[in-house]
Amino acid sequence: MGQWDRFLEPYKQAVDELKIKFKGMRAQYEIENVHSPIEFVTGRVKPLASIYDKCLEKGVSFEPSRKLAEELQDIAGLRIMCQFVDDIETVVNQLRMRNDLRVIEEKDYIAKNKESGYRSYHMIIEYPVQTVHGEIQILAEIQIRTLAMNFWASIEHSLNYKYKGLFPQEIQLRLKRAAEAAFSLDEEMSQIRDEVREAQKYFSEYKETPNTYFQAKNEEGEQK
Ligand code: 0O2
Ligand code: 0O2
Repeated sequence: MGQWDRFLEPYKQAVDELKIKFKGMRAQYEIENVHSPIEFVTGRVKPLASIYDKCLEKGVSFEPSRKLAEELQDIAGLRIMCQFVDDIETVVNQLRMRNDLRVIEEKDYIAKNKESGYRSYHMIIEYPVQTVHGEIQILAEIQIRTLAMNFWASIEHSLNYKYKGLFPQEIQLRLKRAAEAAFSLDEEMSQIRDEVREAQKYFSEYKETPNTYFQAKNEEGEQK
């Protein structure tokens, strides 16, 4: 097994564990039949090529080391997607309360978006991983965002990859406008949030119910 494989293994374990834990939060809300602030969860270990780029950017030597583990805080990355902007705060509070991780830094790019138009809430956490040589603490980054923020960030990320950050002016302008449109979409959805939640609750309660049940109910109503 190579040095990198050995170094990255605890990060892989942390991503797998945290994905299960966060998906578990969603499942618990569903069982209680209340709106889940978590729509879906994804996770990844930063690919070696991206670790290499980040090392160059930060002037860190590209080799498995304590220094690299301290400087690159997103080798383990989790993303939690929410339907509504105010779900983000609920998730953030839930994470602050957990005693299986320790929040060490928070960055609010929602209250103040980045120059690119990027919006998201970031938390850097310290997470204990159990290994055969004992417990080790690793850093992980959790990005919490709405579906609209995620849509924008995914598109911008692929374009960024293509143009290596040097967008033609036309594209830059359109991306800014798209970021504003995503922001307006989140605002509009927040306005009708209660209505949407009620409809979703109704849908999840009745989606398993056979149509014959509704027919019988209707006929019952007509006979009265
Ligand atoms: P389900 O039943 O589809 O919801 P792994 O393969 O184990 O590393 P995972 O979690 O299976 O990882 O896959 P990944 O790529 O991390 O994606 C996580 C989950 O997010 C998957 O669901 C996707 O279906 C779901 N997902 C991705 N995009 C969207 C989206 O736009 N909306 C919604 N609602 N879900 C999305 P699961 O966990 O496989 O289960
Ligand atoms: P990838 O491919 O997602 O892993 P850092 O550079 O992390 O040490 P910084 O600048 O404080 O320090 O990090 P930041 O900006 O808080 O978080 C970095 C991550 O946020 C990025 O990781 C992206 O995932 C996301 N992000 C930040 N700004 C943007 C943006 O303008 N557009 C998009 N699409 N995503 C952004 P990586 O490592 O850059 O990339």
